[in-house]
Amino acid sequence: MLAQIGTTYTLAIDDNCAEKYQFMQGFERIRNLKLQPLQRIYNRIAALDVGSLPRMGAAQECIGPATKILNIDHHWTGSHFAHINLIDVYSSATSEILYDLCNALKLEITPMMAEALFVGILTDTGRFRFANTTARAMQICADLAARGVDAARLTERIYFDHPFETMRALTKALASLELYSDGQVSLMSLDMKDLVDDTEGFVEYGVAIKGVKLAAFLCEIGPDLWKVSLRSRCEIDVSVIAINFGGGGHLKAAGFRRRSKKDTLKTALLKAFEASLNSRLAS
Ligand SMILES: [Mn+2]
Repeated sequence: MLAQIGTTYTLAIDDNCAEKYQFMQGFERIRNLKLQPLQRIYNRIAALDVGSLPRMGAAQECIGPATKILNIDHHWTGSHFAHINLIDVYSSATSEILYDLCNALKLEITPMMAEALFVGILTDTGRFRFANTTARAMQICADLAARGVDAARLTERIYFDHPFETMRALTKALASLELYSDGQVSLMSLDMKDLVDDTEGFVEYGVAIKGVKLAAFLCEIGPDLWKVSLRSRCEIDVSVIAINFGGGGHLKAAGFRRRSKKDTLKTALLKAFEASLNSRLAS
């Protein structure tokens, strides 16, 4: 979120900003609302990559009756909750919309901005592998590379420079892998005692198994509080499943949060997966 009051701008996120992004210019300007809440009302707020108002989390406390909200997003399940909604579901990443906005407003894309926009597309396309890796996404990245963005360096810093404990946590998650529905569904979990700062990408291991069509990664981020990532490798739209659990996302990648016992959550998820696999066969 970017919030403005008078001439003061605040960049904030309602979560931990993963340490692997710390090398990026401007990282230190991002305020983590979990550690440093903002107790003031802002005149203007731009919500970025936020599918719905509740997803703003603690940032909602900065909204007053006169606050004007701009919503820039690309989620399929995104709602038009703001005064101005700039939503393009065909954009690979919110960064793609920001890139177009810079050009439309004739704003100079500085090296720092180019790097940030590139990282937005790099990470949201899963390193140019997901279905949202369009020609347009690649053209934008080509332009950003031509402006001096070092793609190899950024990829290495983000994907191949993990703290040892992240790898140890990954082994715990991998050890929990289970297959269901004749090998079409994989479930993986990480309990809170093994939780690390960054579990992004763990779910990709579950969905990369031969024969798997639907995968879920259950990560316990608080006592009995689960952050669930869903992936699809078939025509089943996991954002529909996520919506039923109070979340949202994209066709092939979605998620939600839920307070529950692990076994109850697993049973509910397996039921939802099984139902979508069955209705797929029926149609
Ligand atoms: Mn996004």
